[in-house]
Amino acid sequence: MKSSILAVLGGASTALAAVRGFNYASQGQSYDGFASQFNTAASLAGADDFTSARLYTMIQEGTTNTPIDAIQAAIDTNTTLLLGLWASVDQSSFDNEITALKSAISQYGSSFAELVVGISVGSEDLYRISETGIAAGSGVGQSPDVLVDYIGQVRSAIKGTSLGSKPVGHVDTWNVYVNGSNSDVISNCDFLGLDEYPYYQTTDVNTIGNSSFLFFQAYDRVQAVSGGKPIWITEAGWPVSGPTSNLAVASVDDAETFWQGVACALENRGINFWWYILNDEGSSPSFGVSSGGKPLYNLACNATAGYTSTSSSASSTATASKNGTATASHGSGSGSSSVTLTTVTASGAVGAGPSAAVPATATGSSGAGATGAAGATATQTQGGATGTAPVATSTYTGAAIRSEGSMAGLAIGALVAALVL
Ligand SMILES: *[C@@H]1O[C@H](CO)[C@@H](O)[C@H](O)[C@H]1NC(C)=O
Ligand SMILES: *[C@@H]1O[C@H](CO)[C@@H](O)[C@H](O)[C@H]1NC(C)=O
Ligand SMILES: *[C@@H]1O[C@H](CO)[C@@H](O)[C@H](O)[C@H]1NC(C)=O
Ligand SMILES: *[C@@H]1O[C@H](CO)[C@@H](O)[C@H](O)[C@H]1NC(C)=O
Ligand SMILES: CC(=O)N[C@H]1CO[C@H](CO)[C@@H](O)[C@@H]1O
Repeated sequence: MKSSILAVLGGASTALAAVRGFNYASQGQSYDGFASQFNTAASLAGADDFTSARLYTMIQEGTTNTPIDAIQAAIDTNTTLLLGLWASVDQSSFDNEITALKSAISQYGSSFAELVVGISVGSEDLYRISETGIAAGSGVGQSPDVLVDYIGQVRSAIKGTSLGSKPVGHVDTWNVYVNGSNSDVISNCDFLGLDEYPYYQTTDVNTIGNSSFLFFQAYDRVQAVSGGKPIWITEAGWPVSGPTSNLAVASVDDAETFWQGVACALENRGINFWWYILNDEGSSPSFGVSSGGKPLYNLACNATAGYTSTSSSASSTATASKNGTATASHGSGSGSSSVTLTTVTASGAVGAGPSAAVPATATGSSGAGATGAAGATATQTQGGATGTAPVATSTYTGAAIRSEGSMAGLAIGALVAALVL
Protein backbone atom coordinates (compact mmCIF):
# COMPACT_ATOMS: atom_id res chain seq x y z
CA MET A 1 0.00 0.00 0.00
CA LYS A 2 1.34 3.35 -0.92
CA SER A 3 0.90 6.07 1.60
CA SER A 4 -0.17 9.53 0.79
CA ILE A 5 3.28 10.69 1.82
CA LEU A 6 4.83 8.66 -0.94
CA ALA A 7 2.29 9.99 -3.38
CA VAL A 8 3.08 13.51 -2.29
CA LEU A 9 6.76 12.91 -2.72
CA GLY A 10 6.26 11.42 -6.14
CA GLY A 11 7.66 7.96 -5.41
CA ALA A 12 7.33 5.44 -8.18
CA SER A 13 7.85 1.76 -8.61
CA THR A 14 8.48 -0.22 -11.74
CA ALA A 15 8.63 -3.93 -12.44
CA LEU A 16 12.11 -5.35 -12.43
CA ALA A 17 13.52 -7.32 -15.29
CA ALA A 18 14.71 -10.68 -14.11
CA VAL A 19 15.23 -14.04 -15.71
CA ARG A 20 12.47 -16.60 -15.26
CA GLY A 21 12.16 -20.06 -16.65
CA PHE A 22 12.04 -23.77 -16.05
CA ASN A 23 14.47 -26.63 -15.61
CA TYR A 24 14.97 -29.01 -18.53
CA ALA A 25 16.42 -32.48 -18.18
CA SER A 26 18.52 -33.93 -20.97
CA GLN A 27 17.21 -37.48 -20.73
CA GLY A 28 15.04 -38.51 -23.65
CA GLN A 29 15.25 -35.08 -25.23
CA SER A 30 16.39 -33.97 -28.63
CA TYR A 31 15.87 -30.80 -30.67
CA ASP A 32 12.12 -31.22 -31.22
CA GLY A 33 11.39 -31.90 -27.56
CA PHE A 34 13.39 -28.93 -26.37
CA ALA A 35 11.94 -26.57 -28.97
CA SER A 36 8.40 -27.67 -28.26
CA GLN A 37 8.79 -27.20 -24.50
CA PHE A 38 10.47 -23.82 -24.93
CA ASN A 39 7.57 -22.70 -27.11
CA THR A 40 5.05 -24.01 -24.58
CA ALA A 41 6.74 -22.14 -21.74
CA ALA A 42 6.83 -18.94 -23.76
CA SER A 43 3.07 -19.06 -24.28
CA LEU A 44 1.90 -20.48 -20.96
CA ALA A 45 -1.03 -18.49 -19.60
CA GLY A 46 0.12 -16.42 -16.64
CA ALA A 47 3.79 -17.34 -17.12
CA ASP A 48 4.51 -16.42 -20.71
CA ASP A 49 7.70 -14.64 -19.71
CA PHE A 50 9.25 -17.94 -18.56
CA THR A 51 11.63 -17.81 -21.46
CA SER A 52 14.77 -19.17 -19.85
CA ALA A 53 16.01 -22.75 -19.62
CA ARG A 54 18.27 -24.21 -17.00
CA LEU A 55 20.23 -27.21 -18.25
CA TYR A 56 22.15 -29.84 -16.28
CA THR A 57 24.67 -30.92 -18.90
CA MET A 58 26.35 -29.58 -22.03
CA ILE A 59 26.23 -33.01 -23.68
CA GLN A 60 23.46 -34.25 -25.96
CA GLU A 61 22.14 -37.58 -24.72
CA GLY A 62 23.54 -40.54 -26.60
CA THR A 63 26.72 -38.75 -27.65
CA THR A 64 30.16 -38.53 -26.05
CA ASN A 65 30.68 -34.79 -26.18
CA THR A 66 28.35 -33.26 -28.78
CA PRO A 67 26.67 -30.03 -27.57
CA ILE A 68 23.14 -30.53 -26.29
CA ASP A 69 20.36 -29.87 -28.85
CA ALA A 70 18.76 -27.47 -26.38
CA ILE A 71 21.19 -24.83 -27.60
CA GLN A 72 19.90 -24.82 -31.17
CA ALA A 73 16.34 -24.97 -29.83
CA ALA A 74 17.06 -22.00 -27.56
CA ILE A 75 18.50 -19.99 -30.44
CA ASP A 76 15.46 -20.78 -32.60
CA THR A 77 12.98 -19.88 -29.85
CA ASN A 78 14.86 -16.94 -28.26
CA THR A 79 15.21 -18.78 -24.97
CA THR A 80 17.94 -17.70 -22.56
CA LEU A 81 20.13 -20.36 -20.98
CA LEU A 82 21.58 -21.15 -17.61
CA LEU A 83 24.09 -23.72 -18.80
CA GLY A 84 25.11 -26.64 -16.63
CA LEU A 85 28.06 -28.99 -16.64
CA TRP A 86 27.49 -32.27 -14.82
CA ALA A 87 30.27 -32.40 -12.25
CA SER A 88 29.71 -35.55 -10.18
CA VAL A 89 32.04 -37.36 -12.54
CA ASP A 90 35.76 -38.00 -12.86
CA GLN A 91 38.11 -35.80 -14.86
CA SER A 92 37.84 -37.76 -18.10
CA SER A 93 34.05 -37.44 -18.11
CA PHE A 94 34.22 -33.80 -17.09
CA ASP A 95 36.56 -33.27 -20.05
CA ASN A 96 33.61 -34.26 -22.25
CA GLU A 97 31.49 -31.51 -20.65
CA ILE A 98 34.26 -28.99 -21.33
CA THR A 99 34.65 -30.22 -24.92
CA ALA A 100 30.91 -29.83 -25.52
CA LEU A 101 31.03 -26.33 -24.02
CA LYS A 102 33.93 -25.30 -26.26
CA SER A 103 32.29 -26.87 -29.32
CA ALA A 104 29.08 -24.97 -28.63
CA ILE A 105 31.01 -21.70 -28.41
CA SER A 106 32.72 -22.25 -31.75
CA GLN A 107 29.71 -23.81 -33.46
CA TYR A 108 26.99 -21.35 -32.46
CA GLY A 109 28.92 -18.12 -31.96
CA SER A 110 27.28 -14.95 -30.78
CA SER A 111 23.69 -16.12 -31.31
CA PHE A 112 24.43 -18.62 -28.53
CA ALA A 113 26.53 -16.35 -26.33
CA GLU A 114 23.93 -13.61 -26.17
CA LEU A 115 21.41 -16.04 -24.68
CA VAL A 116 23.67 -17.33 -21.92
CA VAL A 117 22.75 -16.00 -18.46
CA GLY A 118 25.38 -17.99 -16.62
CA ILE A 119 27.18 -21.32 -16.33
CA SER A 120 26.69 -23.70 -13.42
CA VAL A 121 29.41 -26.18 -12.61
CA GLY A 122 27.53 -29.03 -11.02
CA SER A 123 24.09 -29.58 -9.53
CA GLU A 124 23.54 -30.69 -5.93
CA ASP A 125 26.92 -32.48 -5.93
CA LEU A 126 27.61 -31.38 -2.35
CA TYR A 127 24.12 -32.32 -1.19
CA ARG A 128 24.72 -35.85 -2.42
CA ILE A 129 27.86 -36.17 -0.24
CA SER A 130 26.23 -34.43 2.76
CA GLU A 131 24.89 -36.44 5.67
CA THR A 132 21.28 -35.96 4.57
CA GLY A 133 22.14 -36.75 0.95
CA ILE A 134 23.91 -39.95 1.93
CA ALA A 135 21.06 -40.93 4.26
CA ALA A 136 18.62 -40.39 1.40
CA GLY A 137 20.71 -42.56 -0.93
CA SER A 138 20.93 -39.67 -3.37
CA GLY A 139 23.79 -41.06 -5.44
CA VAL A 140 27.24 -39.99 -6.53
CA GLY A 141 28.31 -36.49 -5.58
CA GLN A 142 31.47 -34.47 -5.70
CA SER A 143 33.83 -33.03 -3.12
CA PRO A 144 34.23 -29.27 -2.65
CA ASP A 145 37.90 -29.30 -3.70
CA VAL A 146 37.18 -31.04 -7.00
CA LEU A 147 34.28 -28.66 -7.65
CA VAL A 148 36.60 -25.70 -7.11
CA ASP A 149 39.05 -27.27 -9.57
CA TYR A 150 36.28 -27.86 -12.14
CA ILE A 151 35.07 -24.27 -11.74
CA GLY A 152 38.61 -23.15 -12.56
CA GLN A 153 38.66 -25.41 -15.61
CA VAL A 154 35.44 -23.85 -16.89
CA ARG A 155 36.81 -20.36 -16.34
CA SER A 156 39.90 -21.33 -18.37
CA ALA A 157 37.75 -22.87 -21.11
CA ILE A 158 35.67 -19.71 -21.63
CA LYS A 159 38.47 -17.21 -21.18
CA GLY A 160 38.85 -15.04 -24.26
CA THR A 161 35.72 -16.54 -25.90
CA SER A 162 32.27 -15.06 -26.41
CA LEU A 163 31.30 -16.55 -23.03
CA GLY A 164 34.33 -15.06 -21.29
CA SER A 165 32.33 -12.54 -19.30
CA LYS A 166 29.53 -14.89 -18.22
CA PRO A 167 29.10 -15.61 -14.52
CA VAL A 168 30.25 -19.04 -13.41
CA GLY A 169 28.64 -20.60 -10.35
CA HIS A 170 27.31 -23.74 -8.77
CA VAL A 171 23.89 -25.15 -7.84
CA ASP A 172 23.18 -26.81 -4.52
CA THR A 173 20.79 -27.00 -1.57
CA TRP A 174 20.66 -24.47 1.24
CA ASN A 175 22.09 -26.73 3.96
CA VAL A 176 25.18 -27.27 1.82
CA TYR A 177 25.94 -23.58 1.52
CA VAL A 178 25.74 -22.99 5.27
CA ASN A 179 28.14 -25.90 5.88
CA GLY A 180 31.51 -24.23 6.42
CA SER A 181 33.36 -27.18 4.84
CA ASN A 182 32.01 -25.97 1.50
CA SER A 183 32.98 -22.32 1.79
CA ASP A 184 35.68 -22.53 -0.89
CA VAL A 185 33.00 -23.38 -3.43
CA ILE A 186 31.11 -20.21 -2.52
CA SER A 187 34.20 -18.04 -2.77
CA ASN A 188 34.97 -19.43 -6.23
CA CYS A 189 31.47 -18.75 -7.56
CA ASP A 190 30.11 -15.62 -9.25
CA PHE A 191 26.56 -16.64 -8.30
CA LEU A 192 25.01 -19.24 -6.02
CA GLY A 193 22.32 -21.40 -7.56
CA LEU A 194 19.90 -22.52 -4.86
CA ASP A 195 17.53 -25.48 -5.05
CA GLU A 196 14.80 -25.33 -2.42
CA TYR A 197 11.95 -27.71 -1.70
CA PRO A 198 10.10 -27.20 1.59
CA TYR A 199 8.09 -30.27 0.51
CA TYR A 200 11.22 -32.30 1.26
CA GLN A 201 12.07 -30.51 4.53
CA THR A 202 10.66 -33.37 6.53
CA THR A 203 12.25 -32.41 9.83
CA ASP A 204 10.53 -29.01 9.73
CA VAL A 205 6.91 -27.95 10.07
CA ASN A 206 6.48 -28.23 6.30
CA THR A 207 2.77 -27.61 6.01
CA ILE A 208 1.77 -25.61 2.97
CA GLY A 209 0.93 -22.77 5.37
CA ASN A 210 4.56 -22.67 6.54
CA SER A 211 6.13 -23.39 3.16
CA SER A 212 6.88 -19.82 2.13
CA PHE A 213 8.37 -19.13 5.54
CA LEU A 214 10.65 -22.16 5.24
CA PHE A 215 11.62 -21.17 1.73
CA PHE A 216 12.68 -17.64 2.61
CA GLN A 217 14.22 -18.69 5.92
CA ALA A 218 16.56 -20.94 3.93
CA TYR A 219 17.14 -18.21 1.35
CA ASP A 220 18.13 -15.81 4.13
CA ARG A 221 20.48 -18.37 5.66
CA VAL A 222 22.27 -18.75 2.35
CA GLN A 223 22.29 -15.00 1.90
CA ALA A 224 24.08 -14.70 5.24
CA VAL A 225 27.01 -16.79 3.96
CA SER A 226 26.92 -15.63 0.34
CA GLY A 227 29.47 -12.87 0.69
CA GLY A 228 27.09 -10.65 -1.24
CA LYS A 229 27.06 -12.89 -4.32
CA PRO A 230 23.78 -13.09 -6.20
CA ILE A 231 21.54 -15.99 -5.25
CA TRP A 232 19.52 -17.43 -8.10
CA ILE A 233 16.76 -19.91 -7.39
CA THR A 234 17.65 -22.75 -9.71
CA GLU A 235 14.94 -25.14 -8.56
CA ALA A 236 11.79 -24.77 -6.52
CA GLY A 237 8.41 -26.39 -6.80
CA TRP A 238 5.56 -28.17 -5.05
CA PRO A 239 4.00 -31.36 -6.37
CA VAL A 240 0.45 -31.50 -7.68
CA SER A 241 0.25 -35.20 -6.87
CA GLY A 242 2.25 -37.85 -5.06
CA PRO A 243 2.96 -38.93 -1.52
CA THR A 244 2.62 -36.81 1.58
CA SER A 245 6.06 -35.72 2.82
CA ASN A 246 5.93 -35.22 6.59
CA LEU A 247 3.24 -32.48 6.77
CA ALA A 248 3.46 -31.52 3.10
CA VAL A 249 0.56 -32.68 0.99
CA ALA A 250 0.88 -32.96 -2.78
CA SER A 251 -2.11 -31.29 -4.40
CA VAL A 252 -3.00 -28.84 -7.11
CA ASP A 253 -4.35 -26.39 -4.53
CA ASP A 254 -1.17 -26.50 -2.46
CA ALA A 255 1.03 -26.23 -5.55
CA GLU A 256 -0.88 -23.07 -6.45
CA THR A 257 -0.47 -21.71 -2.91
CA PHE A 258 3.26 -22.39 -3.08
CA TRP A 259 3.52 -20.73 -6.49
CA GLN A 260 1.60 -17.68 -5.34
CA GLY A 261 3.68 -17.46 -2.16
CA VAL A 262 7.13 -18.22 -3.49
CA ALA A 263 7.26 -17.79 -7.28
CA CYS A 264 5.30 -14.54 -7.06
CA ALA A 265 7.55 -13.22 -4.28
CA LEU A 266 10.62 -14.05 -6.38
CA GLU A 267 9.01 -12.39 -9.38
CA ASN A 268 8.06 -9.28 -7.45
CA ARG A 269 11.50 -9.09 -5.85
CA GLY A 270 13.25 -9.38 -9.21
CA ILE A 271 15.18 -12.56 -8.33
CA ASN A 272 16.22 -14.86 -11.17
CA PHE A 273 14.53 -18.24 -10.91
CA TRP A 274 14.02 -21.45 -12.80
CA TRP A 275 11.00 -23.40 -11.54
CA TYR A 276 10.73 -27.16 -11.29
CA ILE A 277 9.12 -27.94 -13.69
CA LEU A 278 7.07 -27.31 -16.82
CA ASN A 279 5.78 -30.87 -17.36
CA ASP A 280 6.15 -33.82 -15.04
CA GLU A 281 3.39 -36.17 -16.08
CA GLY A 282 3.88 -39.77 -15.03
CA SER A 283 6.18 -38.91 -12.12
CA SER A 284 5.38 -39.32 -8.44
CA PRO A 285 5.62 -36.86 -6.87
CA SER A 286 4.69 -34.84 -9.96
CA PHE A 287 5.90 -31.24 -9.93
CA GLY A 288 4.66 -30.08 -13.34
CA VAL A 289 2.86 -26.75 -13.53
CA SER A 290 1.24 -27.56 -16.86
CA SER A 291 -0.31 -30.32 -18.90
CA GLY A 292 -0.88 -30.24 -22.63
CA GLY A 293 0.33 -26.65 -22.79
CA LYS A 294 -2.22 -25.47 -20.23
CA PRO A 295 -1.40 -24.38 -16.68
CA LEU A 296 -2.69 -26.68 -13.96
CA TYR A 297 -3.29 -23.71 -11.69
CA ASN A 298 -3.06 -19.94 -11.60
CA LEU A 299 0.47 -18.91 -12.56
CA ALA A 300 -0.23 -15.19 -12.86
CA CYS A 301 1.39 -12.98 -10.25
CA ASN A 302 -0.16 -9.66 -9.44
CA ALA A 303 1.95 -6.85 -8.03
CA THR A 304 1.10 -7.66 -4.42
CA ALA A 305 1.27 -11.45 -4.62
CA GLY A 306 3.96 -13.37 -2.80
CA TYR A 307 5.10 -14.05 0.70
CA THR A 308 5.97 -11.26 3.04
CA SER A 309 6.51 -11.53 6.72
CA THR A 310 5.83 -8.97 9.34
CA SER A 311 9.03 -8.40 11.24
CA SER A 312 12.28 -7.27 9.78
CA SER A 313 14.36 -4.24 9.29
CA ALA A 314 16.08 -2.52 6.46
CA SER A 315 18.70 0.12 6.37
CA SER A 316 20.63 1.90 3.74
CA THR A 317 23.05 4.72 3.58
CA ALA A 318 22.86 7.26 0.87
CA THR A 319 23.95 10.76 0.19
CA ALA A 320 21.61 13.58 -0.45
CA SER A 321 21.86 17.25 -1.13
CA LYS A 322 20.38 19.98 0.92
CA ASN A 323 18.23 22.57 -0.63
CA GLY A 324 17.54 20.53 -3.71
CA THR A 325 16.01 17.28 -4.76
CA ALA A 326 17.16 13.93 -3.51
CA THR A 327 15.98 10.64 -4.85
CA ALA A 328 16.86 7.44 -3.09
CA SER A 329 16.33 3.96 -4.46
CA HIS A 330 16.48 0.85 -2.38
CA GLY A 331 17.57 -2.54 -3.54
CA SER A 332 15.53 -4.85 -5.63
CA GLY A 333 12.02 -6.10 -5.53
CA SER A 334 8.52 -4.86 -5.60
CA GLY A 335 5.21 -5.73 -4.21
CA SER A 336 3.39 -5.79 -1.01
CA SER A 337 5.99 -5.26 1.65
CA SER A 338 6.39 -1.98 3.36
CA VAL A 339 9.44 0.17 3.33
CA THR A 340 9.87 3.00 5.72
CA LEU A 341 12.44 5.62 5.05
CA THR A 342 13.01 7.70 8.11
CA THR A 343 15.48 10.00 9.75
CA VAL A 344 16.91 11.72 6.78
CA THR A 345 19.30 14.23 8.17
CA ALA A 346 21.27 16.73 6.24
CA SER A 347 23.79 19.24 7.40
CA GLY A 348 26.13 21.62 5.72
CA ALA A 349 26.17 24.88 3.93
CA VAL A 350 23.22 25.95 1.91
CA GLY A 351 23.47 27.41 -1.50
CA ALA A 352 27.09 26.47 -1.98
CA GLY A 353 26.56 25.60 -5.60
CA PRO A 354 26.29 22.51 -7.74
CA SER A 355 29.02 20.57 -5.97
CA ALA A 356 27.76 21.14 -2.47
CA ALA A 357 26.02 17.83 -1.86
CA VAL A 358 26.03 16.95 1.79
CA PRO A 359 25.76 13.57 3.41
CA ALA A 360 22.48 12.26 4.62
CA THR A 361 21.56 9.02 6.20
CA ALA A 362 18.46 7.05 5.44
CA THR A 363 17.40 4.27 7.70
CA GLY A 364 14.32 2.22 7.21
CA SER A 365 12.53 -0.90 8.12
CA SER A 366 10.40 -3.17 6.06
CA GLY A 367 8.45 -6.34 6.17
CA ALA A 368 9.57 -9.87 5.69
CA GLY A 369 12.33 -12.47 5.59
CA ALA A 370 14.15 -11.26 2.58
CA THR A 371 17.37 -9.68 1.66
CA GLY A 372 18.17 -7.25 -1.06
CA ALA A 373 21.51 -6.45 -2.54
CA ALA A 374 23.24 -3.16 -2.30
CA GLY A 375 23.82 -1.21 -5.44
CA ALA A 376 20.94 1.19 -5.48
CA THR A 377 21.72 4.73 -6.40
CA ALA A 378 20.87 8.03 -4.91
CA THR A 379 20.42 10.92 -7.23
CA GLN A 380 21.06 14.41 -5.99
CA THR A 381 20.15 17.67 -7.50
CA GLN A 382 21.38 20.93 -6.24
CA GLY A 383 21.17 24.27 -7.85
CA GLY A 384 20.17 22.63 -11.11
CA ALA A 385 23.04 20.13 -11.11
CA THR A 386 22.23 16.44 -10.77
CA GLY A 387 24.59 13.78 -9.56
CA THR A 388 24.16 10.07 -9.05
CA ALA A 389 25.99 8.10 -6.40
CA PRO A 390 25.83 4.49 -5.34
CA VAL A 391 24.19 3.74 -2.04
CA ALA A 392 27.12 2.67 0.03
CA THR A 393 25.44 -0.01 2.01
CA SER A 394 22.02 -1.44 1.58
CA THR A 395 21.17 -4.34 3.76
CA TYR A 396 17.65 -5.58 3.99
CA THR A 397 16.05 -8.22 5.99
CA GLY A 398 12.67 -8.38 4.46
CA ALA A 399 10.79 -9.42 1.37
CA ALA A 400 9.75 -7.50 -1.65
CA ILE A 401 11.51 -4.32 -0.89
CA ARG A 402 11.52 -1.37 -3.11
CA SER A 403 11.37 2.27 -2.28
CA GLU A 404 11.87 5.29 -4.34
CA GLY A 405 11.27 8.52 -2.67
CA SER A 406 11.76 11.95 -4.08
CA MET A 407 12.36 14.64 -1.54
CA ALA A 408 12.12 17.96 -3.15
CA GLY A 409 13.29 21.18 -1.67
CA LEU A 410 14.92 19.95 1.51
CA ALA A 411 15.03 22.58 4.18
CA ILE A 412 18.06 23.60 6.14
CA GLY A 413 18.95 21.29 9.02
CA ALA A 414 17.33 17.99 9.68
CA LEU A 415 14.48 16.41 7.83
CA VAL A 416 12.52 13.47 9.01
CA ALA A 417 10.48 11.77 6.36
CA ALA A 418 8.57 8.56 6.42
CA LEU A 419 7.71 6.75 3.25
CA VAL A 420 5.60 3.67 3.35
CA LEU A 421 5.10 1.71 0.17
C1 LIG B 1 14.36 -12.12 -27.59
O1 LIG B 1 13.84 -11.93 -26.29
C2 LIG B 1 14.24 -10.72 -25.71
C3 LIG B 1 13.71 -10.68 -24.29
O2 LIG B 1 14.18 -11.80 -23.59
C4 LIG B 1 13.74 -9.56 -26.52
O3 LIG B 1 14.22 -8.35 -25.96
C5 LIG B 1 14.24 -9.69 -27.94
O4 LIG B 1 13.66 -8.68 -28.72
C6 LIG B 1 13.87 -11.03 -28.51
N1 LIG B 1 14.50 -11.18 -29.82
C7 LIG B 1 13.82 -11.67 -30.84
C8 LIG B 1 14.60 -11.82 -32.10
O5 LIG B 1 12.65 -11.98 -30.76
C1 LIG C 1 29.62 -30.64 5.33
O1 LIG C 1 30.32 -30.64 4.09
C2 LIG C 1 31.30 -31.66 3.96
C3 LIG C 1 32.01 -31.43 2.61
O2 LIG C 1 31.05 -31.25 1.55
C4 LIG C 1 30.63 -33.02 4.06
O3 LIG C 1 31.60 -34.04 3.96
C5 LIG C 1 29.89 -33.11 5.38
O4 LIG C 1 29.17 -34.35 5.46
C6 LIG C 1 28.92 -31.97 5.49
N1 LIG C 1 28.23 -32.00 6.78
C7 LIG C 1 26.96 -32.36 6.94
C8 LIG C 1 26.42 -32.26 8.31
O5 LIG C 1 26.26 -32.73 6.00
C1 LIG D 1 7.50 -23.00 10.49
O1 LIG D 1 8.62 -23.86 10.49
C2 LIG D 1 9.55 -23.58 11.49
C3 LIG D 1 10.72 -24.53 11.28
O2 LIG D 1 10.32 -25.85 11.31
C4 LIG D 1 8.92 -23.75 12.87
O3 LIG D 1 9.85 -23.41 13.88
C5 LIG D 1 7.71 -22.83 12.95
O4 LIG D 1 7.06 -23.07 14.18
C6 LIG D 1 6.77 -23.11 11.81
N1 LIG D 1 5.69 -22.11 11.85
C7 LIG D 1 4.43 -22.46 11.80
C8 LIG D 1 3.44 -21.35 11.84
O5 LIG D 1 4.06 -23.63 11.71
C1 LIG E 1 -3.16 -10.84 -5.81
O1 LIG E 1 -2.90 -12.23 -5.71
C2 LIG E 1 -3.18 -12.78 -4.44
C3 LIG E 1 -2.81 -14.24 -4.51
O2 LIG E 1 -1.44 -14.38 -4.65
C4 LIG E 1 -4.63 -12.60 -4.09
O3 LIG E 1 -4.87 -13.09 -2.78
C5 LIG E 1 -4.98 -11.15 -4.14
O4 LIG E 1 -6.36 -11.00 -3.94
C6 LIG E 1 -4.61 -10.56 -5.49
N1 LIG E 1 -4.85 -9.14 -5.48
C7 LIG E 1 -5.46 -8.54 -6.46
C8 LIG E 1 -5.59 -7.05 -6.33
O5 LIG E 1 -5.92 -9.13 -7.43
C1 LIG F 1 16.40 24.81 -5.24
C2 LIG F 1 15.94 25.31 -3.93
O1 LIG F 1 15.14 24.64 -3.27
N1 LIG F 1 16.41 26.45 -3.53
C3 LIG F 1 16.09 27.02 -2.23
C4 LIG F 1 17.31 26.96 -1.33
O2 LIG F 1 16.98 27.58 -0.10
C5 LIG F 1 16.64 28.97 -0.20
C6 LIG F 1 16.51 29.50 1.18
O3 LIG F 1 15.69 28.64 1.95
C7 LIG F 1 15.40 29.09 -1.05
O4 LIG F 1 15.09 30.46 -1.22
C8 LIG F 1 15.62 28.48 -2.39
O5 LIG F 1 14.43 28.47 -3.14
